[in-house]
Amino acid sequence: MILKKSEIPTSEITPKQAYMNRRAFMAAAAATGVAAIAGERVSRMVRPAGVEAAEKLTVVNSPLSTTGVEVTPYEDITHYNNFYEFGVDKGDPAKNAGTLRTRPWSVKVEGLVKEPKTFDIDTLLKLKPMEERVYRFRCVEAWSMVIPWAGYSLSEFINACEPLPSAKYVQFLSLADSKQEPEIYNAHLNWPYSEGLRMDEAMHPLTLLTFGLYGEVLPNQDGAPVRVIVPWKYGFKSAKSIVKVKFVKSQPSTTWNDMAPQEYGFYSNVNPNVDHPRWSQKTERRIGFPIWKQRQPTLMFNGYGDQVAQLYAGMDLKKNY
Ligand SMILES: Nc1nc2c(c(=O)[nH]1)N[C@H]1C(S)=C(S)[C@@H](COP(=O)(O)O)O[C@H]1N2
Ligand SMILES: [Mo]
Repeated sequence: MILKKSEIPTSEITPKQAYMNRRAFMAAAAATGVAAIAGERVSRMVRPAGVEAAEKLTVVNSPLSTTGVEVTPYEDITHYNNFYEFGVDKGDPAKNAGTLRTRPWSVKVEGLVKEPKTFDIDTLLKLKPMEERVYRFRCVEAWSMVIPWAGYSLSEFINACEPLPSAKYVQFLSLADSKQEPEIYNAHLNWPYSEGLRMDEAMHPLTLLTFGLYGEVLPNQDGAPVRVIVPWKYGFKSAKSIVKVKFVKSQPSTTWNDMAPQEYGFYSNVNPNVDHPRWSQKTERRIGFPIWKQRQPTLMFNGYGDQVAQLYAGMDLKKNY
């Protein structure tokens, strides 16, 4: 059984854990200079007894981090997931993703590039300094979280891939291995999970190649060892556990768009003015907060409009949902 933080008896929080958390706080504060936020986070990093901390990452503060937002507890970020390769219920990935092996791991790059390449995950981890970026994260199902991700701009990786000028889109393909992901065929999706971005969206500085959260490597259920986060789009644009990146000329087919094109468009920018066919998009429920703090208005482009709206100038966002 997974205990909510509020349900953990204080006697189960050992002094050692308290000490380790205090240490993590000092290190994070020193590295990022954001003592106030880090202090907030530390109280949320306390794990139930017996739950080991994941490997730490060295992160630097990022000017692209969203400020003035309360971060979602670690427990919720790691126990309320969409990762259909590990089951369709929100609690399934935390239960089932232990079978994912994240080493050895490599990402193949192919398509319209100078030459095909393969990046080992440990090379990718060191390609650029790891930044902590707090981003709002919103699912099309009308729930949301605020997550301190760790990574660097996807553009840094794309530059290392040396795409040709003819590349107009980039496609991300996730691992599809029924041995490591035994639940995969219980969800009737086209595997491997595929997502795509237009090249200018992929090159936008907010788009994050993501390796961690809360200053630690990604837990398997959150898409270890590497995923993408596109903060102004719905969560499903953020492919997890990526094994292949393909540069292509035309719009790639994507898993959710193939499955239900009337519900999941290719662009999928967060848009409170376009209702999902089955529900309103006007508000969202922020997971992990007291009930009176949960209901929030949904913001256009998830609140990142100042930075990204110009990417869609002249496009009809009702048609290109
Ligand atoms: N490979 C893969 N990537 C995926 C998904 C998935 O099922 N498989 N679900 C998507 C959806 S719908 C969402 S909302 C986010 C959820 O990310 P989180 O569980 O880390 O919050 O991952 C996205 N990426
Ligand atoms: Mo989602």
